[in-house]
Amino acid sequence: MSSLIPTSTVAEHADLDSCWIIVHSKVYDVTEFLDEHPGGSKIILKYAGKDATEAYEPIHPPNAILDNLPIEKHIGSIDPNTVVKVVKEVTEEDRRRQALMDARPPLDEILNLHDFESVAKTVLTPKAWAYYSSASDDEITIRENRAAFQRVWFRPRILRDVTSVDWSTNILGCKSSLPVYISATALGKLGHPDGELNLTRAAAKHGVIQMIPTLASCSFDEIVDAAQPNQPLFLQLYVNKDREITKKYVQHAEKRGVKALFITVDAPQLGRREKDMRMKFVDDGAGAKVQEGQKDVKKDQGVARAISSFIDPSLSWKDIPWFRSITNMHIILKGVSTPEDAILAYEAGCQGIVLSNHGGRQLDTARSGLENLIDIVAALKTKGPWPNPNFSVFVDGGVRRASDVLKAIALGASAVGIGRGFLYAFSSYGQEGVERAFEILRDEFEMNMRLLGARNIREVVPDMVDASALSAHAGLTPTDNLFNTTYQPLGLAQFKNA
Ligand code: PPY
Repeated sequence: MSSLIPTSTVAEHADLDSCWIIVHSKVYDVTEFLDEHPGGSKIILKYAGKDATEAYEPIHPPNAILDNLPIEKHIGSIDPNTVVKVVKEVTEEDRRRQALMDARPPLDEILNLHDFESVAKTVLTPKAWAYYSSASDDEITIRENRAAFQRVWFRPRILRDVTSVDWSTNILGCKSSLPVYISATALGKLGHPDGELNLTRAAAKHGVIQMIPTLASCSFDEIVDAAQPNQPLFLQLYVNKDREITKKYVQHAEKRGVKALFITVDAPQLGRREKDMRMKFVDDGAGAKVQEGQKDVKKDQGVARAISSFIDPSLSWKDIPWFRSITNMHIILKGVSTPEDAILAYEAGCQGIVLSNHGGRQLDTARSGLENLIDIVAALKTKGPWPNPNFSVFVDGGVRRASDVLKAIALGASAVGIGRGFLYAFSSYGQEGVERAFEILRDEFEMNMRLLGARNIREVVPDMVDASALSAHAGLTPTDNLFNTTYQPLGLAQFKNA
């Protein structure tokens, strides 16, 4: 059909048997796609016969329709003369949130990464905050991730002429201005209209490495296109049940210059994040590109669970040689917790591991990456040279301060990942927020390294920390402002009509 289509014709296709929608003035027949939509069919049916642009736009990569819907289902363009302009109603909630955005603290009054978190908590939509901040079950591990850093104490050295200090490093062969990389966090457009591009642009300006999430709101290519030539990028990978999709995705990433593949291994099933689940996933399927083929979506279980069923729980050690056969990128396993698995990863020929509990979002009461670092480094030392130039150990989870990073490095980490810290920075202030976060970390590194007596990252050694209390899970820990003022208590089941 090449002539313009009146809205009245679209309106005739408004049910399961024939479902057309309008996106950006184009008409699509999505009837056969309903069951495949990662966010479930219900949300599409809500817009059956109508314009879905507003719901679609913020959470789908720009080429999502082109990539997923066969060309014969692209019906044509809407006749503009038949479109009745609907002025979007500004709700009380929109007004309230805008007032809060207008009243944000000026960026130069943001002094640490915790500040971003408290601003984000206030300005984000309840759904975005629930998805980003939630952790699994009783949220013990998310708190432990912070607490663990507070059980490690410094043993600073003095009189070392610390006029110049240098905290830059090399991560998997890539130069980095900080011993920190941006860890993958999904669905950036829930927090800011530019989503992950805020990170890409800020990282380019400050020489920091970004790990692109499989479940980014922006498409992979959009992110790579926004990067500067030769800007180092890593890729986080959720492995699809359809390995051909994964193979295509990985090989495409390598072609586009991605340096390392971080395969997530701690999420064969998604943790129960009750804050997110209580939000009910009723509306706008948060789309990302590599989830084709997903069916039977549970729509009442929060944002994350609604889009996770493409992830393959059968992933096993047997798959590592297959990954090696399809790519020459560095292969890093993200989500290792024990010396046993660290050794298996080493013996399987991986180039590194991330000691991570997925920001406390997977197995609750799992130990912190920092605590696991001690046993894992000890085990790896029995297997080869240390530090091992061919095998890197990274840590993430609860990192908010340069002092946290230095503790992990002293205990053997090559570098450290920060996810939520940067996510909250762009959710509250866009790209400028991320740049401010880098500046804050830079200032903290300068001060902490001088006070610690380390002039460069190689001089941050095990003797500079006392980790004797790290494994003591009971006992006093210092009060944590973030813990006390920003983390929310878990909600409770609601009575009907309450
Ligand atoms: C997470 O939410 O922890 C993620 O890693 C991203 C994600 C989002 C939705 C489904 C599965 C994983």
